[in-house]
Amino acid sequence: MFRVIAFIALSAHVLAAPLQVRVATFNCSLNRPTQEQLPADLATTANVQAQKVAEILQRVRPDVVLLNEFDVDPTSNPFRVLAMNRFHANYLAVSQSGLAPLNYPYRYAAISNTGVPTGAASTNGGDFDNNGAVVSSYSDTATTAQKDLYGNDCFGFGWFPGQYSFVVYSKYPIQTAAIRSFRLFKWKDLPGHVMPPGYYTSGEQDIFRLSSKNHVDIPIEVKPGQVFHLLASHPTPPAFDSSEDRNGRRNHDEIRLWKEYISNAPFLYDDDGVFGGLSSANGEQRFVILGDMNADPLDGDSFNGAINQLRNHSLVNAGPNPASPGGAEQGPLLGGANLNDIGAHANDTAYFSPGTGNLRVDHVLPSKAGFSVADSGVFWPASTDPLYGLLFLSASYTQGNQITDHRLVWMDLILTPVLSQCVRNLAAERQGADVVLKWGSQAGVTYRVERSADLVQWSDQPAIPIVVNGATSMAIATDPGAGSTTGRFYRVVATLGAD
Ligand SMILES: [Ca+2]
Ligand SMILES: [Ca+2]
Ligand SMILES: [Ca+2]
Ligand SMILES: [Ca+2]
Repeated sequence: MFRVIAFIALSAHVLAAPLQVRVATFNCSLNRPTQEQLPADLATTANVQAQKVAEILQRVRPDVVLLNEFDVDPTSNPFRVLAMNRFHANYLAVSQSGLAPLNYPYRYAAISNTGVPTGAASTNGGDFDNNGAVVSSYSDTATTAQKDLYGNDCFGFGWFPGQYSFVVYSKYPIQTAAIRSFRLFKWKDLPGHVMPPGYYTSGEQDIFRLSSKNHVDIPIEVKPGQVFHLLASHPTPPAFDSSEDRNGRRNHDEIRLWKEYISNAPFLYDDDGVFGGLSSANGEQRFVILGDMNADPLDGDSFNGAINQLRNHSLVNAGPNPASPGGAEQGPLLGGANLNDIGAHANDTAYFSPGTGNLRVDHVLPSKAGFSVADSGVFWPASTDPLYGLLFLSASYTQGNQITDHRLVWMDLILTPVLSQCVRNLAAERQGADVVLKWGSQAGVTYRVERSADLVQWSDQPAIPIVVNGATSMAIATDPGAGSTTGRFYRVVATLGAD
């Protein structure tokens, strides 16, 4: 008798240099009051805020980065990608303070629900803030308050379509055809949603989109066959509402959308009308949920611990706690709500008012499958650090003078094989004098077969030759002359390397 088991080698077994990616999220506040302003600001190399955002990125040097609060004009190309490409050409690809430029050949600009009027008539329900009017436009001379009333009645808050959207820059190819977005998914279609009771009319519920910006699965191919799903979003802040807590509840369910997505919930439908989430065998997929989630695991005014829907999910690795010296320093200095915070100040990612306190709201949450975490951090220098000034527009180091109220969070992820993807339908049989093992293989993975007589001592010597057919994704290993052997066990060891 012989038996076959599949076995995954983790980092300790990796022979080649580990395949490692640095993934980051940064709410960089590159948003403006009008649709034309951000592309105009980025048309030169002289915008101080953009320079400092770029310098932070050139210091951290992520391989893949999500930038939240980056205006995206939805109308059409070239306008849709104009600001994104100008930020790349005039800031990222330009040396800041003598640092090496960055080059991201692959980019994605998200269409957003922000600032998009519903088109609903008053009688049909489109008064999302219940102020008694559906505000679907404003004049050139409108006040901030009037623009806010417009924003409140849009599918997501914004003064114009695409304000506060997001972009992704990647050194690795984006599998564009496989991108899935959930901008149109309706809140009412989330079973067990926590929509505020009695707040929205039935007509409003019929049109209300769950995502305040967008929820996008962006597959990124680090090497042929080795993909991870970047799950990017920016759930609405739980603030700017009343006792009904409509924004806190929406934030909760926007985060829940990802919980359901990685659980492959059948009721989800994407913007192309395709149902289901991230399909997987054995619940294994390689993904990174990231973004300004506007939810702190322990503090702030989240509805029902919103982010813990993900942090406590069995498929998510919430073990790493990215930290910074600046966060540790500034919480106690700012005082206010910080003094009552439960979470460690060092894990904060946003510098808010004393009333709100500094919060840990920006997250990078990798899957347990397919990754091991090498390192992580928050870019928030202490005030004694020469880099502290990068956080401010000028030498005035005040809260109102920040380039953004959020901090960049990064994580170094070593890719490990996903068992259900790289060893499929493993089988063995006697063929004449030999034992032949077959399995469905995956590009980018290196295999070897080991033998054992007792499941304790394993050896790959003498080597068992393996033939991998890339066209059919089949691997065949032959143990010559083993056909008459009894009491022999085999295991397949899969490794991922950088080359
Ligand atoms: Ca209403
Ligand atoms: Ca209204
Ligand atoms: Ca609230
Ligand atoms: Ca805090």
